Amino acid sequence: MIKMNMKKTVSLLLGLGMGLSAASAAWSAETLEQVMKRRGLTQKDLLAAAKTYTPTGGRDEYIVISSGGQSGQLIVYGIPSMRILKYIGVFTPEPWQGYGFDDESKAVLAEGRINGKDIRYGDTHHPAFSEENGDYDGRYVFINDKANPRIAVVDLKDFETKQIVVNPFFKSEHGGAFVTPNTEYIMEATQYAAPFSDDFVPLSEFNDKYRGGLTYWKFDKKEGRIKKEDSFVFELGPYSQDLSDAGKGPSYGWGFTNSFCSERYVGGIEKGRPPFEAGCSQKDTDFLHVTNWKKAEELVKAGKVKKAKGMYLIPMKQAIAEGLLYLIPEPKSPHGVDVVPDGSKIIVSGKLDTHVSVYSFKKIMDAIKNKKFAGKDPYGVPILSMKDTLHTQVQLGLGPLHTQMDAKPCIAYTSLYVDSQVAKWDYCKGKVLDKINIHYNIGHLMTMEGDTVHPDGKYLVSLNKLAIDRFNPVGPLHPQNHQLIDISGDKMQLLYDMPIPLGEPHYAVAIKADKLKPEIRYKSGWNSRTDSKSKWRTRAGREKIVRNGNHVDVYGTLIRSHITPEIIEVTAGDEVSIHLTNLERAEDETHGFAMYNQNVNLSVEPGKTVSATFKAEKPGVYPYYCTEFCSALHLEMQGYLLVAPKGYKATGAVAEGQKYTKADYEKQVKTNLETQAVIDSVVAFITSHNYKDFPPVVALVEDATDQLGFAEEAKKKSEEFAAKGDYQNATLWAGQWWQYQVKTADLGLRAKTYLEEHGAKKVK
Ligand code: RUQ
Ligand code: CUA
Repeated sequence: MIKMNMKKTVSLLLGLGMGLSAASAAWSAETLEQVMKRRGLTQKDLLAAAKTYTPTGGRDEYIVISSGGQSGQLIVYGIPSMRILKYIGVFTPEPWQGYGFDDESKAVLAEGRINGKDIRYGDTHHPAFSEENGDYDGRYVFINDKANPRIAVVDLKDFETKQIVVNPFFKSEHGGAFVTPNTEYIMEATQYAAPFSDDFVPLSEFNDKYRGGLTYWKFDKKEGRIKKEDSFVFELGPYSQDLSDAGKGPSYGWGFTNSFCSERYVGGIEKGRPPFEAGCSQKDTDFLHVTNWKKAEELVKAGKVKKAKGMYLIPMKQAIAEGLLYLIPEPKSPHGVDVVPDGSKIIVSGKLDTHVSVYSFKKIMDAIKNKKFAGKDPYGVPILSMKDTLHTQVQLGLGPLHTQMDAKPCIAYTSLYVDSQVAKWDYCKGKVLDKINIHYNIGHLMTMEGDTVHPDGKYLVSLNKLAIDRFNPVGPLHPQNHQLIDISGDKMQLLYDMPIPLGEPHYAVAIKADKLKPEIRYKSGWNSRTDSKSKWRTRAGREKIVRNGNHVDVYGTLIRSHITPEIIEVTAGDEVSIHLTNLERAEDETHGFAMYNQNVNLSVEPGKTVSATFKAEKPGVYPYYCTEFCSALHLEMQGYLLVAPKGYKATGAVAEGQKYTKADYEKQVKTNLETQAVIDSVVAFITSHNYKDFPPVVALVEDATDQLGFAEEAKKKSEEFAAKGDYQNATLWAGQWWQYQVKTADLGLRAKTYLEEHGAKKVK
């Protein structure tokens, strides 16, 4: 077996460059025309394919973060390729990332507990990138949970969830997460009104005791965490507040939140009353809420706002008296509210109205300044008239929902849910320019950096609510359908259908890929969830097992291809904490750790330290192993947890398997010396080229040098045992020496291939 691996390595090392030409000859047997005919493709299809196809190693221009709907996760994919890159565990445990399995991430999920209850999912709707001066800065992404009002913070340094905050007042929300232009605050508005207290309040007291609200969560960009204690909440009427958007430019300092069911209808179909849907859509208009967060912040800082449940609460009375809150009628059952890039207008779409309404921020301010109110709502909140504040209304089609902006001024795209179309229109002139059919029933839509002050245009993604017949059937539950549309020309062109098999993604945001600079590895011994050195970190050679009463701490390490310790002995009833540090520095050398029957499953990326704590209740044998195919000897990356019955006396004895002789030792050494010759030839190739001009190769060479250093240590051990005539251990250590050589060769080969594929030049 070992011999075969060796042969394979050598032949790989020496035989490179062969086979490629033979393969391309085989492929060229079929012409482009023939393939088109065979697959029934048109010229238009080919053009669409050429606009999305990304050859191997290619990169996308934009990175999308999409909500994962009720999966409670986020989805990361690229545009234009539509290749999915990652799911990020946020409100839901996610085993691949060890999220919700290691102690560190369990602590993050525990922040999301409500009234002492673990909530193991989230209904995620609206991701939002952090912003600086109204542009994405590529640092954080926020996501809301509609079902259990919470906001999570994901750091784009490592695409990991760092924090979850629970809204202590709300019982339902929808209008989050939307950020103010410098990420001063993250907006989160209620959906279904409920008492702000946790008490029982009968529905007969709905008008007086049930409330809506709008939270402005304070975000500390430097620390990358939400500061609950500096955040404030607007108390609002019990209307079903919906989406929000923050003002920018001239409207900076203000926020806009719409609502439906301003009828304050409470349903009761089982009591013979008409259902919610009838009672919540009777009036012709609902309310757009206009809030002045800048002034609210000043009041908070001046100590004029009282605290409740650990944050500031602005009662409606105070908001009215201070001029922080106004209402404007908006057409029936609105859904999206979107501020245009220059901040001068606010676009609202009504699900039950064929129009979109464009409000003028200037007109809103004039009406407020002149105290030109059309009346008050039942709570005394001043209402501005629609007539005084509208810029224009445009008839777009059936069921307009959400609007996104183009790079070209005044151009916007609005989703038409009922028509299953996207409408391109001019919000300055109030004119429809183009429409395209989508499949089917579009909810949100998204253009590139489409909610910033500098939208990029180029592409649009239609986030469809139904896929119906678009994909191969996989049972009654269908995947979602994200459709990529080219919007660079006058006419929109449909390019690609991407099935998303993970919850219903409501909204997504796309950022220029070059704004993201994620890390390759953590600093050694890093707790990624708290962004600090882990107190459980361990260095090579310092691994240990420490007992403290009934608690056993295992300080272990992971590196190709072994787990240290390989044997852990405890007694039934002990609580065991296994702390593992990945010692790798190489890119993509993640190790996993799974253990039989203990629900232990970890992902340990280079540099990271993670822990798993469990009770070793039952005496028995519990094998553990690495779950990532990290190296040729990955399967051998294993160990045993031995849980002995109470009172068992350990002898420390281990059974010996195969016996080795001097001849075995010499044979292994001969192999190793041959391998070294191969390594030397690869090293000669690399160093005779300008490899230092290629950072990925420099990293590979660094790693290879490490591995060779380990090989040297193992070699020394084998020679020491051989000198003592202990050929058993000498042979085994010589085998270990060879393992490190194979890893070195593997890295060297990767570097050599890279240099050849990237046209490295000979330097000597
Ligand atoms: S959404 S139903 Cu149209 Cu943003 Cu959540
Ligand atoms: Cu580490 Cu497999």
